[in-house]
Amino acid sequence: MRTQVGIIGAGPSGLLLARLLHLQGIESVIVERQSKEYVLGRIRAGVLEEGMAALLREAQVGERMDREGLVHEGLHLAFSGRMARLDLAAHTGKAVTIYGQTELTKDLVDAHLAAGGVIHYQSPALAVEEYDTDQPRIVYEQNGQRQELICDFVAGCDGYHGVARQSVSSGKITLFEKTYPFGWLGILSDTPPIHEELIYANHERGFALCSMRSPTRSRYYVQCPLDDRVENWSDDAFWDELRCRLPPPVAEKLVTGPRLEMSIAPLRSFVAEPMRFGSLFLAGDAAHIVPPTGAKGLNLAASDVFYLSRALIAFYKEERTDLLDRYSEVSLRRVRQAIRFSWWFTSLMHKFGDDSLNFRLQTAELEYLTSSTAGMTSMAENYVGLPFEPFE
Ligand code: RFL
Ligand code: PHB
Repeated sequence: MRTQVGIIGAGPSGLLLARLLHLQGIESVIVERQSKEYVLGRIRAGVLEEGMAALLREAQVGERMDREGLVHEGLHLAFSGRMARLDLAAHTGKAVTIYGQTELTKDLVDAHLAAGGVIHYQSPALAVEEYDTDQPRIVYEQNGQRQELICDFVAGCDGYHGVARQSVSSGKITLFEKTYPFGWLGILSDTPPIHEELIYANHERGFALCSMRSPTRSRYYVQCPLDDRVENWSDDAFWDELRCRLPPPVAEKLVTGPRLEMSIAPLRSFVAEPMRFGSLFLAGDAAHIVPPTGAKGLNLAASDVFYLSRALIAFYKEERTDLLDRYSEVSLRRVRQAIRFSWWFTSLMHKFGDDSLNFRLQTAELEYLTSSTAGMTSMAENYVGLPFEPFE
């Protein structure tokens, strides 16, 4: 089989790229390891920057997000038994949209399939071959048969555990990684959110986050040990731990209910450099991971796709290769900014062992941050997302 752009992975990166290319008449084929039901059942991100929301509209999948998404102009930092509001709109003129990755993925899949797009589910890619020629191949498996997809370009949108990055010879790629000594235990429940905006809480017992998916569906997280397991947690134990970590007047308002989902995610900062190897381009989690504290992972996937789609469109429409040549450098500049912000925010909010000096220093920094216009502006600018670089 042959196509113009072979895409590995039907997560947000792969689907958004396929959609943007399709709208410009560029053909792609997506191979996805999992089933459609599995991909659409994953509970992940929830906060979209304005740049990402604009890109979804450009991909003509913004309608439901604009109707059902919750626009948040602020967030709250809870510490020392109190809450301070960070007014995103006042400091940046921008807001974020709360709209689940699960819904967004569904919108992308529906639109792509309705437009005749090709997605092969349950078809794991095994390797990318000949990526340093102009006829790279995706070798994949379908119904137990080995298949080959010959392409002009391959987009590795297959997440952290994917094969695209692993297909690159080790001398050509450099990996930078930092793991954190804790994870996030998350719960999803059909209960009204504790507050109309997100609350990020620093507490002596560890970090907690109150988020949401809709006015009737909540998403909460508590920091947990890396070796913790979901089986160790009853719903009641989760709600008790969350309550403990919030300022008492807020904790009182918590409405609890049975879990729809509970999972543990490890925290990691990771980046692969460069993001282009001949005809193979990495995008999204395949190239970089951030701890979820800054809500940047999905948004970075979107900024990679912004640059990559423009580069591929310039190639097919104008025979230009200059944007393809700049893709890695330009994407990585924004990625490093987000890695830095996510690392900083993670360090500020989480409990690191029994280091009580660290806890006091965190409190001092939170006091400074929330009383300084400069501090608040810097945090707000990063949280709403740094602008995309001009790329044309
Ligand atoms: P994905 O979503 O991992 O999709 C990759 C796809 O590739 C498939 N795949 C393969 N397909 C074929 N052959 C193979 N060999 C394959 N190997 C893998 C996989 O099955 C999958 O379908 O990567 P993508 O598209 O780059 O998207 C990235 C985002 O999913 C990720 O960055 C975010 O979810 C991160 N994240 C958050 N990001 C935000 O911007 N805001 C948030 O609020 C936010 N919250 C979160 C998060 C991630 C979390 N977890 C679980 C890590 C909260 C959590 C808890
Ligand atoms: C979420 O709603 O899942 C979420 C929100 C904010 C974050 C991370 C995750 O920083």
